[in-house]
Amino acid sequence: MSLTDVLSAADIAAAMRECQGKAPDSFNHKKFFQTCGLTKKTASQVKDVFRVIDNDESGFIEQEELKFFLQRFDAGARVLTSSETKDFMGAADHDGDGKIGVDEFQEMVHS
Ligand SMILES: [Ca+2]
Repeated sequence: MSLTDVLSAADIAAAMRECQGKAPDSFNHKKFFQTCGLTKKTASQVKDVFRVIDNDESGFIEQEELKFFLQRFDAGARVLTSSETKDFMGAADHDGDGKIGVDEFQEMVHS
């Protein structure tokens, strides 16, 4: 399973371009999900993408994995800053356990 099984390479490239050369702390996950086409995908496809980001297959996206979120889309991308990671986590982590579950991820993408 790779991200391009769900998302088009052109849409991923467009989303990466939007983040490139931007100031640190400017990452906007909502815009990213829109531009890469994820918001238009089904719940099941969004869950496939979750599994790619959940690098250690723990069933959760932990803070450490979220930091490398952009690199799952493009190996040359930057890591997210600690404040970006925190905001991103806060937007998804409804039960406050400090990690993102698959349903929380899907809700965030489609909200
Ligand atoms: Ca994990």
